[in-house]
Amino acid sequence: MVQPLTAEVYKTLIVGPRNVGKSSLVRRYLLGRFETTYTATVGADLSVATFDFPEGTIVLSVVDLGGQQTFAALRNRFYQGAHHVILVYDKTDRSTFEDIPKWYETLTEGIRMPSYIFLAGSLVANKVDMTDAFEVTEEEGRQLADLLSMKYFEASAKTGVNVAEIFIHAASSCRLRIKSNLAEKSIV
Ligand SMILES: Nc1nc2c(ncn2[C@@H]2O[C@H](COP(=O)(O)OP(=O)(O)OP(=O)(O)O)[C@@H](O)[C@H]2O)c(=O)[nH]1
Ligand SMILES: [Mg+2]
Repeated sequence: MVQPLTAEVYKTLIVGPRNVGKSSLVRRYLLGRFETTYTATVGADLSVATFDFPEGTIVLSVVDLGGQQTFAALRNRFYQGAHHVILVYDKTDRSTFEDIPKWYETLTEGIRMPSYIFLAGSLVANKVDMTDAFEVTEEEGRQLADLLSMKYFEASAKTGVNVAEIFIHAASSCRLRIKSNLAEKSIV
């Protein structure tokens, strides 16, 4: 007998100030490579990652949004319906860390989730390979992640450290949050 083809499909956004390494993290994860030259993302880049978990396949649509101020209105159009957010700052540029609460606020306004689903996300301190240039400590990053109820990662698109973990967490937390929210709802 032919098995029906089923996959759960979720949407994650990767957002944060310009030049922090969002596209580089996606490129590292999906293509396994790193580019030193900076090419700003104009608007949004869309890609897809698939995960084969023992419970079934998850398809994660990854929306990589350009961080430049000029794209603010355009970004907003991609927020709605997201299940997960990867918020990125640059550990070697303090201003990008200080901007994160503002990004978070804009996101929560823009993502109009159904009432039974709440937003899952992670906070990523990128460029941890540049050990001589850190402007934000791990403790500060963890504190902010706790405050926003997000999981904290220290990563490098250059070396690849923790990059797979970010995307695997995105896929698995989408599933877990949605399953547990639906279960809670059915009990009521
Ligand atoms: N050393 C180091 N450089 C990085 C890392 N990640 C990104 N970069 C560099 O940082 C610059 C910006 O990277 P992008 O991935 O284009 O940044 P972005 O956040 O997508 O920028 P926008 O699209 O403008 O929002 C590039 O020159 C990258 O090579 C990293 O982990 N380590
Ligand atoms: Mg980009």
